[in-house]
Amino acid sequence: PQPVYLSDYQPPAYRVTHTELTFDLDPAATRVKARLQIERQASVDATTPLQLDGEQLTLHALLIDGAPLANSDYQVTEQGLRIDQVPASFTLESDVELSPQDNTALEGLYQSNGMYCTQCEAEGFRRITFYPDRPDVMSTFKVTVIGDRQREPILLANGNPVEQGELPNGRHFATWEDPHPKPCYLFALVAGDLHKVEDHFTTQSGRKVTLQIWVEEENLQKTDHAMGSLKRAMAWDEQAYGREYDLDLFMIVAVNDFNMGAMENKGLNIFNSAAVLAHPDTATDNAFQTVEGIVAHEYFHNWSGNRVTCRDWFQLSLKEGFTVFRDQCFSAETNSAPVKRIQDVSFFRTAQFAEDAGPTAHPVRPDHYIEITNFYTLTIYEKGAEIVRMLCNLVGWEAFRQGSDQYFQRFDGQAVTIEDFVDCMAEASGLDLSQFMRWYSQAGTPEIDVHGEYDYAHGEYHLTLRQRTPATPDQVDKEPLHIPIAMGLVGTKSGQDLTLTLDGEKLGRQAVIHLRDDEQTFVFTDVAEAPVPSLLRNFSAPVKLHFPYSREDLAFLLTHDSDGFNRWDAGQRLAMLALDDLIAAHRNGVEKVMDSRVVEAFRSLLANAPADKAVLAEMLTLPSEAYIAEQQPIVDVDAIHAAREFIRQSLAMALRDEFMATFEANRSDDAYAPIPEQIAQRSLKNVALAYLVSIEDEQGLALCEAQFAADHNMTDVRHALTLLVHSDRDDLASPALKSFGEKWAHDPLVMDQWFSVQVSRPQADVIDRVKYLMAHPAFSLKNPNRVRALIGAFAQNRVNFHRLDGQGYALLADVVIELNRLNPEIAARLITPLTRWQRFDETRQELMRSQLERIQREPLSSNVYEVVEKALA
Ligand code: B3K
Ligand code: ZN
Repeated sequence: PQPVYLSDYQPPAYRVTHTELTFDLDPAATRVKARLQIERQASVDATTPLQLDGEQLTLHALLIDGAPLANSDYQVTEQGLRIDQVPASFTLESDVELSPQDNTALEGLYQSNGMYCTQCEAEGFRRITFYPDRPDVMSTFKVTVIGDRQREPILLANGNPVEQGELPNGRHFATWEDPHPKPCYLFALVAGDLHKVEDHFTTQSGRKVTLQIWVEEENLQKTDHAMGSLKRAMAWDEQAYGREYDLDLFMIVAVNDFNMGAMENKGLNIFNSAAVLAHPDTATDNAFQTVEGIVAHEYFHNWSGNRVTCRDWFQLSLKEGFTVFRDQCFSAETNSAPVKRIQDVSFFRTAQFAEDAGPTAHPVRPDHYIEITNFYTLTIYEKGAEIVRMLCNLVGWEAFRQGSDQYFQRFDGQAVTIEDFVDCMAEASGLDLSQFMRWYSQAGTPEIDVHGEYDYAHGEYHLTLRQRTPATPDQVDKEPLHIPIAMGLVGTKSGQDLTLTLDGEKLGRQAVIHLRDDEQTFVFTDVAEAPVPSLLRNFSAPVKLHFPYSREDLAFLLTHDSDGFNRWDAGQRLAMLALDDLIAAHRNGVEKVMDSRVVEAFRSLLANAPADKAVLAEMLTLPSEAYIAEQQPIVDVDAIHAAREFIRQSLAMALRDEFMATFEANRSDDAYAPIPEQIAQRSLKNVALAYLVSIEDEQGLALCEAQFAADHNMTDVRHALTLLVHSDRDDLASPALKSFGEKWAHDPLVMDQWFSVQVSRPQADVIDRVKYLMAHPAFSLKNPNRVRALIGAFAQNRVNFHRLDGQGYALLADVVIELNRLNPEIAARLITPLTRWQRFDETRQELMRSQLERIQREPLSSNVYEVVEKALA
């Protein structure tokens, strides 16, 4: 497989102004008739051939302006169709055949539980018909779907319904028209035995929009939350960005087999059922929040993605980074803002930092790829969102909103680039963002070493910052970035933020300093008392910041920092220092000793609890094993696990009564609602319970069993189940697992939780359990949710996946090899943990590499090929 380069971009030679499609659905032989109005671009030579993409299609007929083409007039290859001579403007008709039932890759038109659905982003449309499958070709669409009246009573496509009727032989049809020109990756079709929930939203200009959520009948009770989320998102986009919905109908469909979370097809969003269905009995608080976030994300794409789209796939972060930033802000406003930020950053620093430090590291705007599907990454999405967040903070909300208005107005109906977006922000703010643009082209996580010194004699604080970005594949030399660092100086006497004076200018109690050079020193004057610096407040830039804080400094910031995010981060840093000692002790076979400063910090948190219980729950949560691993030069999975368990149990023993009191104070029998106050209370209660169970406290275990048995809501039930299953008390875990499995055997999304809970436990029997569960009737390798729940969750199980006998790696490789044939997109994603082999000891490196090499010897899809090549390069 050959890479595609950004520098090779050429505008399309031919554009499609209008597209008419007729689908005659059949599981094994669907016929697709296309009628395309095509025009040659004025600047293009008349001898330029027409090239259309097309894969796995059987061509039955091809006509230009009504006249059939002879076989010698065109060539069909594995990649597409080429016609050497075409008029400047013409109608191309084609008739192709394809087999949805055999489509296990879940790209293009496929079947899920008997229903037909599509996934076209990025390059799935070429598996539906011959077409210029690239985002800068935008066309209006008219689509007719013909199906069986019994099996497919509901026939959906983008836009507005214009006609429907009966046909002979028990068939019927529906015709849809989408007036907004769109790239073909936004095309969608759904047909099946679906049931709807309907609601309405009136836009700010008074347009009444019908909202429909289409699901299988048994899921009708699980749509309320998605519908509420959709209405909140629609209102938010009007109020925050002045963006109104632009059709009379907005539809969401839930599909069981789906590679990603959801897809923003114009007017017809298709969702993984896991990202839309939610009911208190079956979904956790977390799942409720995920549904809200994804519903909003896809809705927001209607402007940031659909009305204004990407010129080419290198610009993917143009729509994804911006839209993630938008959904993060929405969720922050509807839930607890500090907790949302803490959770996002915590995930980012664990997973994106790891990606940025590994062999698949790439810039937010990559300059080449083999398989674009491999680039739907944390870097494109989450780092892209961090860049947009920095932009917003740099220019200020008002200019950002002006720039955004300008962007939507100027480029409406166009396919554009990241420069177009940033230019609007530069214009609106008058700022020079040229250095800032490097964030898009430079891969790797910048590291900043900070040195601070208080000069008593002059009342000055000197802050010296040095930045460097480590080399990444294909990018050895790095330029300095423009890094905005939000900060304060917290007076050690007053415990307050001191007023900041820099270069004679009073900046207030919090300021943003701009690091642009390799090294810069900032001198703050009129600093009346010795401060502790609070740096990178609210994670103002996606960097690793090193400052030699003492444990006393961190304990001080933990209670005094005015920035909620940094208070949490001080706690994490404090725990990390203690963990480092314990990891070293474990490695050296020395007795582990608990750092009393951590105990006292936690004690004071529990005694003087912050008002936001969700924040407290986060503060009481130790860094994950994955995050701790990220901080180590060489990952020692066993030492990390042992150290974290030690600290957890030491805290539980020292603060047993406090945790018990916290648990008791936060129990509630109120009817479940996924609202912030309740979520906060549940999370705090459940954190306390986890500590109690970690030391097998008899009363704690009894409370845990009771919480499971009470069956009040899935958040509490699943948490209790997890604690029991992850404890050594199999006598309690086995009956709980059994009853849960029997009760929910009919609900695949709940069974996914049942799978995940079991394979993430630390006990050594897990590998056998994974193998056993792979044969369970509720499991299927063909369903991405099942694969993620069982195999994906197992690969996150640090101690068991990284077993020294290599069985964990071999199991993953077996699955990747099989999935490579069935679903290359999912197969390629699943390899990720193996690609991180450089981070481990030599024995594990060897074992991981040998599994990668075993995969490499297979005939590979381009997806898996690209990842394995990079991992072994
Ligand atoms: N835009 C889709 C991505 C689907 C790509 C799958 N290969 C989901 C989203 O970001 O909203
Ligand atoms: Zn998106």
